Amino acid sequence: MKLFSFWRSLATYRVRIALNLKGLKPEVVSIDLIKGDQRTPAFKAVNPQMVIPALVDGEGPVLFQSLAIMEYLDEVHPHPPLLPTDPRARAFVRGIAQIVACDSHPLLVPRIRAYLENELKLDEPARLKWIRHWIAEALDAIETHLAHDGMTGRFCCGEQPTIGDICLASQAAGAGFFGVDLKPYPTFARVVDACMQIEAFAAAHPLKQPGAPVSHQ
Ligand SMILES: N[C@@H](CCC(=O)N[C@@H](CS)C(=O)NCC(=O)O)C(=O)O
Repeated sequence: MKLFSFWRSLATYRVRIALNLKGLKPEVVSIDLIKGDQRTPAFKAVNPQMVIPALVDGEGPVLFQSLAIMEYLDEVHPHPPLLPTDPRARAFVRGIAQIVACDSHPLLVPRIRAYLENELKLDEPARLKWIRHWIAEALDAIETHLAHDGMTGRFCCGEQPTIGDICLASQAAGAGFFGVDLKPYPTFARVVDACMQIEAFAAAHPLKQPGAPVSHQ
């Protein structure tokens, strides 16, 4: 197994957590997003979308998109499970995961930030305002679901970490990078704290990866 990764990639963080929970240790290939390695022809041949994560497992075609990769890992390596069995609980977990991975995180990725800067000529304060706005919008919705839907226990859905919690951990890391205060989101913060007590989550954190600075804004 080979994981194309970069220390600060939030989408790759999600896959790193899933791999750790499953006890899988792929070879890691660094794609430096700051230098633009993702746009080289060599990496485009791996993942035509020119984004990470990408996971190569054996002979098969490359696996792409963090949510799809995590569900693949869960199907091929079912223990411990990353989704509950109850259909409504599965829908809840997938819904939480999608708020993060489909609606919030895509608005902050490097190519979007570069477009805001280079095409729309937004200065840094305006770009930061954009990023914080979309992180906070997602956090508002997530907090409401976690606090009021009756699904949340120690983790976002019950007592075992799932793909939903993995996505919450990535949302928290993004909030940390961009200085979003988590005080208005106490249930979210509590669930993320519970996640970070698990080594599989803590060891996968962006700031624990090779190449990461000691702290990062
Ligand atoms: N929806 C994708 C997001 C993939 C993505 O945008 N990854 C970022 C890093 S977190 C990336 O590689 N960006 C490269 C760029 O924007 O140029 C997933 O969840 O896998």
